[in-house]
Amino acid sequence: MSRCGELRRRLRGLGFDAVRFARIGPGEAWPMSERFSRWLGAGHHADMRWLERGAEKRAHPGLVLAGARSMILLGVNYGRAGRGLGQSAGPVLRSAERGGVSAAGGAGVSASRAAGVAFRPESNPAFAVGGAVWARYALYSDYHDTIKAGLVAAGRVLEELFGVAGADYRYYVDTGPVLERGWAERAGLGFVGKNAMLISPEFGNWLFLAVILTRLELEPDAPLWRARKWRVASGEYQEKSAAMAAEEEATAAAATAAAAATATAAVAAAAVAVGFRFCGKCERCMAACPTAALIAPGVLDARRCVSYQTIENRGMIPRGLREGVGARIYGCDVCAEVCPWNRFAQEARGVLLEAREGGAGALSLREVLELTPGRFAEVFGKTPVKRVKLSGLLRNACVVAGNTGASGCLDVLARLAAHASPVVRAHAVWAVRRVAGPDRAPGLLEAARAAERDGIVLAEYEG
Ligand code: B12
Ligand code: SF4
Ligand code: SF4
Repeated sequence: MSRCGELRRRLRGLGFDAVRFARIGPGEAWPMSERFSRWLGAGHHADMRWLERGAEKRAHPGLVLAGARSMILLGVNYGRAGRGLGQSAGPVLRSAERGGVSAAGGAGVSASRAAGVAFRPESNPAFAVGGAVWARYALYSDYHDTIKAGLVAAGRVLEELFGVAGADYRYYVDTGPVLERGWAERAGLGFVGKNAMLISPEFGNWLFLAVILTRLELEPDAPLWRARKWRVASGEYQEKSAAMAAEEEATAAAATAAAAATATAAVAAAAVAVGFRFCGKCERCMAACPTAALIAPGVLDARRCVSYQTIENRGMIPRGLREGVGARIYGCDVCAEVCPWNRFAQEARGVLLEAREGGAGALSLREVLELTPGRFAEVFGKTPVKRVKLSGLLRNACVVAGNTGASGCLDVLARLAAHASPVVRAHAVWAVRRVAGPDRAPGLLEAARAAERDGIVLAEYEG
């Protein structure tokens, strides 16, 4: 077996489910970096300023590791069998918390209608099963930690097989200035879909990505669209026919022409030029996005994205987006869950992952709303949820309570209207007004309102 073959075998043995190699030309700029610059220029990164700061490095891997010649793209499957749209485990709203009504509406619907607030649970897939919904990855120990352990071991394999020193490679999971999805696509680990996700023909949308930059010259893998074999519905690989290859080319050309006619033409055309041929005519993800954050195929406006709003945003969730958050308390998987490529998803091996069945998914919404700093650290300290901090999670839980008509939580929501954090107070006021309606809300909020001095929170009493 070649040394590259042996490397692939050993890395798989460490728990990486997909292992592919990409070549970095000397001084090469990533061809899609133009698209990334436009994305930043349009402000689609919201307030994630760290993306701007690393922009130059993201375009030039040689600035991340001088003399880098190859990139090793690694995927860790976190698929779970039998989980469909909106079925992510989560703290199900118990009947008493809903005031004994269905989570899809009941008191929440009538109260918000009475308050004149548009409330359309049917527009939110998360309402289908009732209860709060956590992004799947929140149900594992923080993948940054567990995958990093695998990367450390992978470095040792490189040293052993190729005799390189620690300074000859650098690894990242998420945190490095590397466009992981773009490089993964180039290495044929999958393709970038209209939902902006790297989709694997082996694992669907459920792959974490990690990279190792190295000065080694590794034999590069071909991008999927250049591959001669094609995965068919049965899951088998078949040789691509000439007709299929021609159709792919035609689809790409048509998509490029269509994109050129849209307002975001420059961004979309550059994206379409390389792909979406694996999506074909499908646009399910774009249609399902609860906040219309996928503004063009493969172009995500983070400012509208529930994942950004519930994880990265430290401040107020814009009022116009709160309803779209639905019951999603942390992150959002909608555009990934609806993707038909998930029919190839497989149950995770779990070597570099650690499921936490007693964690987020075990808490009811009321228990989340009642979290203390100590309990938050205990439940979430080792999970990715710690990123939002307690105040961020309380803010999100208030929005979920408001959206799901959690009348059984009104007492704790009214208490949160006097919380130390103005962001929590503001969202608690919104939730109480939405759930209790104009007749009951003023009484529940009377004391908090009398003490309130913050203009942003006061605006929630008026809105
Ligand atoms: C910032 C960030 C976010 C932001 C912005 C997301 C975004 N679309 O850019 C927010 C907070 C919204 C977010 C949300 C999520 N994220 Co995130 N996020 C990142 C992070 C740290 C940087 C991404 C980035 O640079 N974005 C800028 C945009 C412009 O770049 P991009 O989407 O990567 O696209 C480039 C390439 O795809 C390239 N490209 C190359 N070929 C092609 C071909 C086509 C056709 C197209 C369109 C583009 C393209 O062009 C682009 C610009 O150069 C990465 C980790 C990393 N270092 O890459 C994780 C990452 C992308 N996130 C990940 C995940 C899992 C999520 C969520 C599912 C989490 C959740 N459940 O809530 C959602 C999914 C949202 C979505 N549909 O994208 C995974 C994705 C895994 C995968 N299989 O794709 C990553 C890779 C983390 C990881 N280590 O696994 N995320
Ligand atoms: S993560 Fe959710 S909000 Fe963000 S683009 Fe996907 S479906 Fe839309
Ligand atoms: S849902 Fe359809 S359009 Fe969206 S990424 Fe999947 S195949 Fe592509």
